[in-house]
Amino acid sequence: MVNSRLQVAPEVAEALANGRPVVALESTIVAHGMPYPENLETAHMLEQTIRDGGAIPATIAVINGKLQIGCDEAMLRALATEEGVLKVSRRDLPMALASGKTGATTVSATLIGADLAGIRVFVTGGIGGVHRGVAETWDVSADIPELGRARVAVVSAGAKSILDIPKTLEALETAGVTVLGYGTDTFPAFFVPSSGLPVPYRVDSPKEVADAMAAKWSLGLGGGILVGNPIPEELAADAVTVHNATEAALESAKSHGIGGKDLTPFLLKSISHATGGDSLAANRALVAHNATVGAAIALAFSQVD
Ligand code: PSU
Ligand code: MN
Repeated sequence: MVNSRLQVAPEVAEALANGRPVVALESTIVAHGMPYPENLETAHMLEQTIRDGGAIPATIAVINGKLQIGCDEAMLRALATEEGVLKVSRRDLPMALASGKTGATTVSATLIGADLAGIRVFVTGGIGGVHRGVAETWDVSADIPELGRARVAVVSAGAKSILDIPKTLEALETAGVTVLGYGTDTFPAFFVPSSGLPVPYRVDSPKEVADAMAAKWSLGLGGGILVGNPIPEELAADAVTVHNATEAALESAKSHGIGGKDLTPFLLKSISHATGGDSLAANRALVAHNATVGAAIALAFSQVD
């Protein structure tokens, strides 16, 4: 791939050239989604989990004016520890690249990098979506239109209840995103296994996801597939505690006038504080679970394709 703004790590480039399974990871979860040192530990753990599953991990970020596909240890550490790391969605990419600053990619910008590099599976925690109070704020994450555009299957534990989940599902349909429940009939709600809302389709194996990916893209349909993988029941956070922390976080954001790109990181931090680290433990457990499933899907897709 010849693109002067794309920098693909040698190990990732080699795997892609040989049709071996590769799994993309986002970097906003490292820079803005968790505190140090848990963020760096989680980044390492996710990469290892993907390797154990037989795939090559590729953490995506903006480094030295390039969209980096596959971060090395120094880059991961910079993302996890540096002050002022940018939070980069599609609209921020031009200035992040041109400035030469370090940037953490959200789901949207990670999707752009994965698609450009030819990585078809991406593991994250939770996606962005339609925020509560959208009628006043018009706050809809750039993750939604990007999921409608990039040819990538995203494995997530659904969406947090900091969002309006019914409206998020409607927006996903409008964007043409194929939403699958992985071993479930309901859309997962991040810390808890279920939002109570039905998913359009249920699948029960990596092969079923791989077949859907192949079918979608063989037809020439662009756009992604969202695999909703519920957190295992025994690792889930206490629903009432999370609910109360979420309500308090939303109240606090309102009273502090927090909005735009600062809103999601603010809410994540507030919930983590309010639940005394319980939510952080659940967060790590669910992304690890997503990494296991993501590697299996990448493996299945490498055999279908
Ligand atoms: N939701 C989570 N954890 C996260 C994010 C969302 O449960 O870390 C991050 C992801 O990087 C996602 C971004 O793409 O927040 C969405 O931000 P916004 O709402 O500003 O679009
Ligand atoms: Mn927003």
